[in-house]
Amino acid sequence: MKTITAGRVFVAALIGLATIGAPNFALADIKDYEFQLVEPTIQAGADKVVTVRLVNKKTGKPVPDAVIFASRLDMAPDGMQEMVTKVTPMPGTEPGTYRFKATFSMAGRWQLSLGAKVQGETGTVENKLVVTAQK
Ligand SMILES: [Cu+2]
Repeated sequence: MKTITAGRVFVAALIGLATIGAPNFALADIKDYEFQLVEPTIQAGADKVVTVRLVNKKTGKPVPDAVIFASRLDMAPDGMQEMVTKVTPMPGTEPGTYRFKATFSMAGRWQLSLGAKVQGETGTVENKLVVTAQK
């Protein structure tokens, strides 16, 4: 009987923790944010536009007004990290999406590395996304 009681107390404590923890979801952590590719593939060639979405994984909502401070596009996934192409930020078409113009001179996998600051959050979002360029 003692064991069962202890077990119940433990479960009650867990429920209590879960309840207390719930409001904290509003206070997002920088790790809750993530860049996602809108389209995983792109046509190889000059001046192609890659669109990414920044989302809060906990709410599923897009995150507008992030400050992108670092971006790099190279062919590291195909063993060509020295094959780097220039990335030019473009105006987004909808809140929470970020667009970049780049020349994909070769078909294959390109890695887009992004660093960003989110309004009201400390730390940085850093993601590496793989875009496949097709002929
Ligand atoms: Cu290459």
